[in-house]
Amino acid sequence: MRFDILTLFPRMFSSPFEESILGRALEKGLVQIRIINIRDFALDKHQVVDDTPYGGGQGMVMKVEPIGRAIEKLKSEEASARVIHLTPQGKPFSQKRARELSSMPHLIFLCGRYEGVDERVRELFVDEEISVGDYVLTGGELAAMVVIDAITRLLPGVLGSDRSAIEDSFFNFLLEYPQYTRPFDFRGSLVPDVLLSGNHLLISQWRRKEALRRTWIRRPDLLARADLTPGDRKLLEEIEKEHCESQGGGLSAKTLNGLTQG
Ligand code: 4GX
Repeated sequence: MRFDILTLFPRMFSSPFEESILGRALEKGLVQIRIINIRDFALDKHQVVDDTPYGGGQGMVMKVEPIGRAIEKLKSEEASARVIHLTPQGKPFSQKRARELSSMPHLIFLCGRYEGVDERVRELFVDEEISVGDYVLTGGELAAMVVIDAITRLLPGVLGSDRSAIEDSFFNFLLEYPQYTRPFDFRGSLVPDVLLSGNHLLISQWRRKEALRRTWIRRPDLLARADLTPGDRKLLEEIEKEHCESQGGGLSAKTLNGLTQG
Protein backbone atom coordinates (compact mmCIF):
# COMPACT_ATOMS: atom_id res chain seq x y z
CA MET A 1 0.00 0.00 0.00
CA ARG A 2 1.22 3.47 -0.88
CA PHE A 3 0.74 6.65 1.18
CA ASP A 4 1.69 10.04 -0.24
CA ILE A 5 1.66 12.99 2.14
CA LEU A 6 1.43 16.60 1.00
CA THR A 7 2.72 18.92 3.69
CA LEU A 8 4.63 22.15 4.40
CA PHE A 9 6.42 20.40 7.31
CA PRO A 10 8.02 17.21 5.95
CA ARG A 11 10.29 16.72 8.96
CA MET A 12 7.28 16.16 11.23
CA PHE A 13 6.94 12.70 9.69
CA SER A 14 10.46 11.36 10.15
CA SER A 15 10.52 9.76 13.59
CA PRO A 16 6.91 8.47 13.80
CA PHE A 17 7.48 6.48 10.61
CA GLU A 18 10.88 5.17 11.69
CA GLU A 19 9.78 3.67 14.98
CA SER A 20 8.18 0.45 16.07
CA ILE A 21 5.40 -1.14 14.04
CA LEU A 22 5.19 1.53 11.33
CA GLY A 23 8.97 1.44 10.89
CA ARG A 24 8.93 -2.34 10.53
CA ALA A 25 6.04 -2.22 8.04
CA LEU A 26 8.15 0.16 5.93
CA GLU A 27 11.26 -2.01 6.24
CA LYS A 28 9.32 -5.10 5.21
CA GLY A 29 7.97 -3.23 2.18
CA LEU A 30 4.37 -3.67 3.30
CA VAL A 31 3.81 0.08 2.93
CA GLN A 32 5.53 2.80 0.95
CA ILE A 33 5.41 6.37 2.18
CA ARG A 34 6.44 9.45 0.23
CA ILE A 35 6.56 12.87 1.87
CA ILE A 36 6.02 15.69 -0.61
CA ASN A 37 6.74 19.32 0.23
CA ILE A 38 3.93 21.46 -1.19
CA ARG A 39 6.40 24.35 -1.41
CA ASP A 40 8.27 22.48 -4.17
CA PHE A 41 5.18 23.00 -6.36
CA ALA A 42 4.92 26.76 -5.89
CA LEU A 43 5.25 28.62 -9.19
CA ASP A 44 6.99 31.84 -8.18
CA LYS A 45 10.65 32.29 -7.29
CA HIS A 46 9.88 32.86 -3.59
CA GLN A 47 7.83 29.66 -3.50
CA VAL A 48 4.83 31.30 -1.85
CA VAL A 49 2.19 28.80 -0.72
CA ASP A 50 -0.23 31.03 1.21
CA ASP A 51 -2.01 34.36 0.82
CA THR A 52 -4.47 36.63 2.63
CA PRO A 53 -8.16 35.68 2.50
CA TYR A 54 -10.50 37.32 0.00
CA GLY A 55 -13.06 39.32 1.97
CA GLY A 56 -10.54 40.08 4.68
CA GLY A 57 -10.09 38.53 8.10
CA GLN A 58 -7.41 36.94 10.25
CA GLY A 59 -4.53 34.79 9.06
CA MET A 60 -3.58 33.15 5.81
CA VAL A 61 -5.12 30.68 3.38
CA MET A 62 -3.21 28.00 1.44
CA LYS A 63 -3.16 28.75 -2.27
CA VAL A 64 -4.82 26.42 -4.78
CA GLU A 65 -2.08 26.29 -7.47
CA PRO A 66 0.78 24.58 -5.56
CA ILE A 67 -1.56 21.98 -4.04
CA GLY A 68 -3.32 21.44 -7.38
CA ARG A 69 -0.03 20.96 -9.24
CA ALA A 70 1.26 18.52 -6.60
CA ILE A 71 -1.91 16.42 -6.71
CA GLU A 72 -1.99 16.43 -10.51
CA LYS A 73 1.59 15.15 -10.63
CA LEU A 74 0.78 12.29 -8.21
CA LYS A 75 -2.44 11.45 -10.03
CA SER A 76 -0.62 11.34 -13.37
CA GLU A 77 1.40 8.43 -11.92
CA GLU A 78 -1.68 6.62 -10.59
CA ALA A 79 -5.08 7.95 -11.61
CA SER A 80 -6.93 5.78 -9.09
CA ALA A 81 -5.16 7.35 -6.07
CA ARG A 82 -7.65 8.76 -3.57
CA VAL A 83 -7.08 12.25 -2.13
CA ILE A 84 -7.94 12.71 1.55
CA HIS A 85 -7.97 16.14 3.20
CA LEU A 86 -7.58 16.22 7.00
CA THR A 87 -9.90 18.86 8.44
CA PRO A 88 -12.25 19.35 11.40
CA GLN A 89 -14.98 19.76 8.75
CA GLY A 90 -14.52 16.18 7.59
CA LYS A 91 -16.41 13.01 8.45
CA PRO A 92 -15.34 11.67 11.86
CA PHE A 93 -12.67 8.97 11.44
CA SER A 94 -13.57 5.49 12.69
CA GLN A 95 -12.31 1.92 12.84
CA LYS A 96 -14.81 1.15 10.07
CA ARG A 97 -13.27 3.77 7.76
CA ALA A 98 -9.76 2.56 8.65
CA ARG A 99 -10.77 -0.95 7.58
CA GLU A 100 -12.28 0.30 4.31
CA LEU A 101 -9.28 2.48 3.46
CA SER A 102 -6.89 -0.40 4.21
CA SER A 103 -8.05 -2.12 1.02
CA MET A 104 -7.16 0.84 -1.21
CA PRO A 105 -3.84 0.67 -3.05
CA HIS A 106 -2.88 4.35 -2.96
CA LEU A 107 -3.94 7.23 -0.69
CA ILE A 108 -2.82 10.85 -0.91
CA PHE A 109 -3.09 12.87 2.31
CA LEU A 110 -3.35 16.64 2.13
CA CYS A 111 -2.22 18.33 5.35
CA GLY A 112 -3.42 21.91 5.70
CA ARG A 113 -1.95 24.70 7.79
CA TYR A 114 -3.01 28.24 8.71
CA GLU A 115 -6.74 29.03 8.51
CA GLY A 116 -7.28 26.32 5.92
CA VAL A 117 -7.03 25.85 2.18
CA ASP A 118 -8.72 27.63 -0.72
CA GLU A 119 -12.15 26.07 -1.17
CA ARG A 120 -11.36 25.24 -4.81
CA VAL A 121 -8.88 22.61 -3.61
CA ARG A 122 -11.78 20.68 -2.10
CA GLU A 123 -13.98 21.28 -5.11
CA LEU A 124 -11.43 20.19 -7.73
CA PHE A 125 -8.87 17.90 -6.11
CA VAL A 126 -10.18 16.29 -2.90
CA ASP A 127 -12.09 13.00 -2.86
CA GLU A 128 -12.79 12.78 0.85
CA GLU A 129 -12.51 14.90 4.00
CA ILE A 130 -11.69 13.25 7.32
CA SER A 131 -11.65 14.67 10.85
CA VAL A 132 -9.81 12.86 13.64
CA GLY A 133 -11.91 14.53 16.33
CA ASP A 134 -13.68 17.63 17.55
CA TYR A 135 -10.64 19.63 18.59
CA VAL A 136 -8.32 21.98 16.74
CA LEU A 137 -4.77 20.96 15.81
CA THR A 138 -2.10 23.30 14.46
CA GLY A 139 -2.18 21.46 11.13
CA GLY A 140 -3.29 18.29 9.40
CA GLU A 141 0.05 16.46 9.85
CA LEU A 142 -0.70 14.76 13.16
CA ALA A 143 -4.20 13.89 11.92
CA ALA A 144 -2.69 12.22 8.82
CA MET A 145 -0.35 10.22 11.04
CA VAL A 146 -3.30 9.05 13.14
CA VAL A 147 -5.15 7.85 10.05
CA ILE A 148 -2.07 6.20 8.51
CA ASP A 149 -1.25 4.45 11.78
CA ALA A 150 -4.78 3.07 12.16
CA ILE A 151 -4.79 1.82 8.54
CA THR A 152 -1.27 0.34 8.56
CA ARG A 153 -1.81 -1.91 11.57
CA LEU A 154 -4.71 -3.54 9.68
CA LEU A 155 -2.59 -4.51 6.65
CA PRO A 156 -1.74 -8.20 6.30
CA GLY A 157 1.65 -9.02 7.84
CA VAL A 158 2.04 -5.80 9.82
CA LEU A 159 1.04 -7.11 13.26
CA GLY A 160 2.32 -10.61 12.54
CA SER A 161 0.19 -13.77 12.29
CA ASP A 162 -3.51 -12.89 12.17
CA ARG A 163 -3.77 -10.45 15.06
CA SER A 164 -5.39 -7.80 12.89
CA ALA A 165 -8.22 -10.16 11.94
CA ILE A 166 -8.74 -11.12 15.56
CA GLU A 167 -8.62 -7.52 16.72
CA ASP A 168 -11.19 -6.56 14.11
CA SER A 169 -13.78 -8.90 15.53
CA PHE A 170 -12.76 -7.87 19.05
CA PHE A 171 -13.36 -4.19 18.41
CA ASN A 172 -17.07 -4.76 17.98
CA PHE A 173 -17.96 -1.57 19.88
CA LEU A 174 -16.76 -2.78 23.29
CA LEU A 175 -13.95 -1.22 25.31
CA GLU A 176 -11.10 -3.50 26.41
CA TYR A 177 -11.07 -5.33 29.73
CA PRO A 178 -8.42 -4.30 32.31
CA GLN A 179 -4.97 -5.89 31.86
CA TYR A 180 -2.42 -6.75 34.57
CA THR A 181 1.15 -8.02 34.71
CA ARG A 182 3.69 -8.54 37.53
CA PRO A 183 3.98 -7.63 40.36
CA PHE A 184 0.90 -9.18 41.99
CA ASP A 185 0.97 -6.54 44.77
CA PHE A 186 1.88 -2.95 43.86
CA ARG A 187 1.69 -0.71 46.96
CA GLY A 188 -1.22 -2.74 48.27
CA SER A 189 -3.12 -2.66 44.96
CA LEU A 190 -3.66 -6.29 43.95
CA VAL A 191 -4.33 -8.20 40.75
CA PRO A 192 -7.87 -9.70 40.76
CA ASP A 193 -7.67 -13.29 42.08
CA VAL A 194 -9.60 -14.78 39.18
CA LEU A 195 -6.68 -13.99 36.82
CA LEU A 196 -4.42 -16.26 38.91
CA SER A 197 -6.98 -19.04 39.16
CA GLY A 198 -5.87 -20.84 35.99
CA ASN A 199 -9.57 -21.34 35.19
CA HIS A 200 -9.79 -20.13 31.60
CA LEU A 201 -13.57 -20.18 31.45
CA LEU A 202 -13.85 -18.05 34.61
CA ILE A 203 -11.15 -15.70 33.30
CA SER A 204 -12.85 -15.15 29.95
CA GLN A 205 -16.21 -14.56 31.69
CA TRP A 206 -14.59 -12.02 34.05
CA ARG A 207 -12.95 -10.24 31.12
CA ARG A 208 -16.19 -10.09 29.15
CA LYS A 209 -18.02 -8.68 32.15
CA GLU A 210 -15.35 -6.04 32.84
CA ALA A 211 -15.35 -5.04 29.16
CA LEU A 212 -19.11 -4.62 29.35
CA ARG A 213 -18.85 -2.73 32.66
CA ARG A 214 -16.31 -0.27 31.27
CA THR A 215 -18.32 0.31 28.14
CA TRP A 216 -21.54 0.77 30.10
CA ILE A 217 -19.94 3.30 32.45
CA ARG A 218 -17.71 5.20 29.99
CA ARG A 219 -19.24 4.77 26.53
CA PRO A 220 -22.93 3.76 26.66
CA ASP A 221 -23.16 5.11 23.08
CA LEU A 222 -20.90 2.22 21.95
CA LEU A 223 -22.88 -0.36 23.89
CA ALA A 224 -25.98 0.47 21.87
CA ARG A 225 -24.07 -0.59 18.70
CA ALA A 226 -22.38 -3.72 20.11
CA ASP A 227 -23.34 -7.27 19.18
CA LEU A 228 -24.59 -8.55 22.56
CA THR A 229 -25.42 -12.17 23.29
CA PRO A 230 -28.14 -13.16 25.79
CA GLY A 231 -25.22 -13.96 28.15
CA ASP A 232 -23.90 -10.39 27.74
CA ARG A 233 -27.31 -8.98 28.59
CA LYS A 234 -27.38 -11.05 31.78
CA LEU A 235 -23.92 -9.76 32.70
CA LEU A 236 -25.13 -6.20 32.06
CA GLU A 237 -28.07 -6.75 34.43
CA GLU A 238 -25.58 -7.90 37.10
CA ILE A 239 -23.38 -4.87 36.40
CA GLU A 240 -26.32 -2.48 36.73
CA LYS A 241 -27.38 -4.13 39.99
CA GLU A 242 -23.83 -3.98 41.37
CA HIS A 243 -23.56 -0.34 40.34
CA CYS A 244 -26.93 0.40 42.00
CA GLU A 245 -25.86 -1.27 45.25
CA SER A 246 -22.59 0.65 45.28
CA GLN A 247 -24.62 3.85 44.82
CA GLY A 248 -26.74 3.09 47.94
CA GLY A 249 -29.69 1.40 46.25
CA GLY A 250 -31.20 4.38 44.42
CA LEU A 251 -31.70 4.27 40.66
CA SER A 252 -29.23 6.75 39.21
CA ALA A 253 -29.76 8.65 35.98
CA LYS A 254 -27.02 6.43 34.53
CA THR A 255 -28.89 3.23 35.42
CA LEU A 256 -32.15 4.55 34.05
CA ASN A 257 -30.39 5.52 30.83
CA GLY A 258 -28.84 2.05 30.57
CA LEU A 259 -32.20 0.40 31.11
CA THR A 260 -33.93 2.40 28.40
CA GLN A 261 -31.12 1.53 25.95
CA GLY A 262 -32.02 -2.16 26.50
N1 4GX B 1 -8.99 16.46 12.20
N2 4GX B 1 -6.71 20.54 11.74
C1 4GX B 1 -6.51 21.27 9.39
C2 4GX B 1 -6.22 23.64 8.85
C3 4GX B 1 -7.65 23.95 8.50
C4 4GX B 1 -8.33 24.98 9.15
C5 4GX B 1 -9.66 25.23 8.80
C6 4GX B 1 -9.54 23.48 7.22
C7 4GX B 1 -10.23 24.49 7.83
C8 4GX B 1 -7.93 18.39 12.16
C9 4GX B 1 -8.79 17.55 12.91
C10 4GX B 1 -7.44 19.72 12.58
C11 4GX B 1 -6.34 21.86 12.19
C12 4GX B 1 -6.20 20.19 10.42
C13 4GX B 1 -6.66 22.92 11.15
N3 4GX B 1 -8.26 23.21 7.55
N4 4GX B 1 -7.65 17.73 11.04
N5 4GX B 1 -6.07 22.58 9.86
N6 4GX B 1 -9.34 17.81 14.09
O1 4GX B 1 -7.73 20.11 13.67
O2 4GX B 1 -8.30 16.57 11.05
